[in-house]
Amino acid sequence: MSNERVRSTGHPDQEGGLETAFAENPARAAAGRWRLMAILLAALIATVGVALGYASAAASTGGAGGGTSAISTNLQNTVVIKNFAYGPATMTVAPGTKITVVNQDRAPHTMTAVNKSFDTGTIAGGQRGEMTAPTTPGTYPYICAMHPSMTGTLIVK
Ligand SMILES: [Cu+2]
Repeated sequence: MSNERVRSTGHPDQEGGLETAFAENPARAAAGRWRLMAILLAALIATVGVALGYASAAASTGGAGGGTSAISTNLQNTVVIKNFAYGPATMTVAPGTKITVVNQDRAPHTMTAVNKSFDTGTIAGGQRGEMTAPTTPGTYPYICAMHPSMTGTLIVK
């Protein structure tokens, strides 16, 4: 008990009162301490859990190439639309390749071949679409049907 008193330097009155209460009922004092330890332990586990969560999230982002911009070049057969631009602007795929188009803008976009040989249709902001590359080798310029100033080229060979 004397150890407890020495250790608690912060609020002598409060701690003293608590200590007195504990002294009057040792069983309740022990129960109270266990409950306190359980709460502290739970808080610690929660904190560690959150920290680990952040760590793994950071790790997975890093694994994908360390940034949103890198994702577009790391994922195969994927075109990422961001800031009203296609990335990569020119992509080469095998005939008939299935291509995923990710729209990271808020605005809706399409990926529409100028010669209409492929078209994702409207992809809402934050959504993704799919389209299949033509089976005939060639160079296919494409645009966004809603924003024709957005251009890209799909090369099939
Ligand atoms: Cu668009």
